[in-house]
Amino acid sequence: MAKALRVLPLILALLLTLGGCAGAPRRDSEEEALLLGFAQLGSESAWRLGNTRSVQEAAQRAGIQLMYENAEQKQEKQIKAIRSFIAYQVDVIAFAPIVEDGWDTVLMEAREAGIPVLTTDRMIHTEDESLYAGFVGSDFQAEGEKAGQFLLRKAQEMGAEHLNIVEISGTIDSTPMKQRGQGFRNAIQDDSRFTIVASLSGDFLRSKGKECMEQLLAAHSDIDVLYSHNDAMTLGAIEAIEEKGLEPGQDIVIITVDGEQAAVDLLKEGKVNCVVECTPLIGDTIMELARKLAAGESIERATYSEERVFTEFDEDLDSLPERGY
Ligand code: GYE
Repeated sequence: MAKALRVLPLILALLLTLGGCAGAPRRDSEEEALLLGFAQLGSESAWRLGNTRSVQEAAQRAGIQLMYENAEQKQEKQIKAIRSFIAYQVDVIAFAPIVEDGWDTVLMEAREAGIPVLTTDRMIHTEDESLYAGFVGSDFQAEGEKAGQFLLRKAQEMGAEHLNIVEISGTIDSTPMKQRGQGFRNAIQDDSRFTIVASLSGDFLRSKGKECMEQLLAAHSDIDVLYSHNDAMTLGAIEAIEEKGLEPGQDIVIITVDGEQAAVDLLKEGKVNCVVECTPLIGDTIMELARKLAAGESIERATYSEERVFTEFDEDLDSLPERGY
């Protein structure tokens, strides 16, 4: 009995350090660093690896504690990661949604827990826009339009009467896949010189980019242009084109999106004709927005990165700084 009484204060102290709520690992000292849960969608490309690095380094610089989960290309895994952040009672949740649909339930859970949510890189589609505070990333529609505008200029320079285009698109139902496709079509659709003869999804993966290009080359003998939604797939497609004995950049005009170092190097070599920039280096902006959200401030609905285009017509290609991804 006496022994049990001595142990009681110890048990109480333990409960207090656990936040006074058995089982919930809540850290709620005011002085503790802001805790950000970040659910990355996968590691499919050098772009994605650059994005992950950017977020991790920015968190460290900002003194923000990061809980990082990688969903390895699976939406269920990403939803699970968000649920674990809610259970942990993080201050802010950020996630790069692999596809646009299917987030409402888990985001309602976040709202019930009072945790603000930021979508990064890609967007979501929901009936209830109040389920997330804002988006930070690229304007993919504008990227697609820039790709199309390059093609208009290229066709002019070539004096081409007609060009057959094949498209290798990204992950079906993801924002960049939808908007890069739409923006490109918007730019060229009123011009009868262009026909998109085929479009396949390569899921933003190098290996699938190669497979898609092999299929496209087997099915069409008259491909003039490849529009690929990311550099990783372009690298794969170029392998397929070269294995077929064709010269990328010459026999087939190549337009790609992202601006990885590898793609810019191929542009300099003449194997790629146009690289539309899409920067993954948004870590610092994510941290700024997370701080505002944690402080209860409102943020812009959309914060877009500034981006340019690199083309074979540019004169500054040799003096470009390292891309960093
Ligand atoms: O273009 C691609 C990556 O969502 C913008 O995802 C991102 C895309 C990027 O796999 O390389």
